[in-house]
Amino acid sequence: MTKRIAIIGAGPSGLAQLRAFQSAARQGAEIPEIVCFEKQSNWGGLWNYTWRTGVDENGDPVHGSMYRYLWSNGPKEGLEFADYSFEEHFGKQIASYPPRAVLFDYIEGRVKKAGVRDWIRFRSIIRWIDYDAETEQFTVTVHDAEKDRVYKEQFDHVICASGHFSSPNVPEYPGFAQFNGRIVHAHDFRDAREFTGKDVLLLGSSYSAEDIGSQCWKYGAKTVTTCYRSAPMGFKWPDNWQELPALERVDGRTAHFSDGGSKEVDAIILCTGYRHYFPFLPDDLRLKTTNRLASADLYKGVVYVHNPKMFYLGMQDQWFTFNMFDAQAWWVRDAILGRIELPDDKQAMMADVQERITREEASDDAKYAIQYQGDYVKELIAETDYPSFDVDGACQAFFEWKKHKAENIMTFRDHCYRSVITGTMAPVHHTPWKDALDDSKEVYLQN
Ligand code: FAD
Ligand code: NA0
Repeated sequence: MTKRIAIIGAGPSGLAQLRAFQSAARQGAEIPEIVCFEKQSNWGGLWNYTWRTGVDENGDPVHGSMYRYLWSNGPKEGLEFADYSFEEHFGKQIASYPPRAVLFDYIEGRVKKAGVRDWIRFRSIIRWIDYDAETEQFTVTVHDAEKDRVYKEQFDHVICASGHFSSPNVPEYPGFAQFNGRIVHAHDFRDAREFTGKDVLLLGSSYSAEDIGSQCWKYGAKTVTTCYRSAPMGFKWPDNWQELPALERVDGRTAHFSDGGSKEVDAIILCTGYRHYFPFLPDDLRLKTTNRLASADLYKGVVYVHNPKMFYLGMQDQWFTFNMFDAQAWWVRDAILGRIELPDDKQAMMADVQERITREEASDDAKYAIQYQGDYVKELIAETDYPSFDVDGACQAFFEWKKHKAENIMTFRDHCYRSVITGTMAPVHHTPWKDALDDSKEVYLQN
């Protein structure tokens, strides 16, 4: 009987998996029956923008964490698909930091070309998954929101690609309950214009704090204050932006910090990260990891060591994204097709996990981390037929990006880099990022 594979999620990771199987089929391989379950009504995962916050049209938590005016935070040259270049998609080379709508279009272009939409059941929410060791089958419980019907199906493998930047980590500080303004997590931030003319406080010192703060600054916030728990971001901020140590409490509208300083603020945005959250998985299948490069319990970063019939995609912290998801998806495909053999004992898989953890922990330098993940991508693609590409060249683009951010956090997106897929240099964008208030696809592509 043909094997059946369930993929959870049609974001970039799940779509990479569909493309991987379709590519094998096109080359004549016999592939299993693939069913991809997606809770939203369209593909693209986080890149499928929604105005909604809180619950979605079905009463489920909104998946989306992306906001209007989001531009890629890293150069597109670091994430380009090796089998589908930006030039193939747009018919020309484009600038290096595309806005969300442009990247969505690119992601969609490849899977439209592959013709895999029929493999996806939209508005289909995975509610629960069980594994029966005797039959070696997974029972997947699905809620078809369209027909409002819950049903079960059996699968030989489950590939979880449900993302891990959706369920927010929401701390509480003394005085929050009495604060006379808006307190919102980055997950629910949508339009920076809401904060025009306001004094905004952002908690956190990572990408969300940096970028949401930058958005608020770009769209006219009166002042931006960021505060850090461990270490400052340390960029050279504009005059109306200050970076302070940890928040201790708020009193009315006054925020008090650990250095004794205080600031009157209108709104607080919690840029305090996300949790790996799989409410549809029992203990024996559920990945429990922090946001790191060497995820816990994943052999080769994808095989769940406690049940190697279950795979996870994209669960790492991410320097590399789309091309890393591809590398993982091609590898998982080949493991399922029997082209790659998995160790038959758990000890060997755990040793692989431990080796990755030890190597990650050898340095906390960002350059080291970028190269570490680049080496991981290289390791996986060397074992499949995913088109080889200059991963070190992509690392170089990331190194340049770090340098440009250190030089000027408000102009780094005006730089351009060379594609490692086509060798073409990206053009300079027609408008500096800070002045480009209309970032629609049409306007962006007017290069
Ligand atoms: P997701 O994109 O999260 O997709 C997961 C999919 O699974 C979703 O479609 C969801 O609806 C579905 N799903 C979840 N649960 C269920 C369920 N129970 N049943 C059915 N379906 C389910 N990366 C970059 O490369 N560049 C960037 O500029 C960038 N910006 C980012 C900005 C923000 C604010 C965030 C949060 C992340 C950003 N990322 C960026 C990283 C992002 O993680 C990846 O680009 C990418 O979206 C990850 O793809 P994914 O498929 O693993 O997960
Ligand atoms: P992210 O910034 O949302 O990026 C996710 C931050 O939260 C850390 O600074 C952490 O501090 C802090 N924090 C956690 N709990 C806290 C608490 N109780 N009090 C105060 N601070 C707290 O999350 P993280 O995990 O990186 O940082 C959490 C992903 O979203 C990234 O991968 C990024 O690529 C993506 N993203 C991209 C963009 C763009 O592309 C924009 C936003 C996000 P500490 O002390 O633990 O260091 C434009």
